[in-house]
Amino acid sequence: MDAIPQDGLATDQGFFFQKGSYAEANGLFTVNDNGVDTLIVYDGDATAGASQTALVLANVNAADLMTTSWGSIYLDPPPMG
Ligand SMILES: [Ca+2]
Repeated sequence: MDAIPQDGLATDQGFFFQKGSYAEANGLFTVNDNGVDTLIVYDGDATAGASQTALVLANVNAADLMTTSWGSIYLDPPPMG
């Protein structure tokens, strides 16, 4: 995983997590260190180009997301249930 870049753009084959607040009513994600949601920004282009792609994990703390060197992302601790 990359550090949050100054320009807010994922690098080629890179990704990063951004903490914030997602408003379902209007679909807006607002960067906010106190937010309870996480935006994962990643390169959606498998070639040498970079296509900015993202998804929101609602009610998931970015600090609870673990990554592996081969690109897997998982919750630690795992969700209850
Ligand atoms: Ca790429």
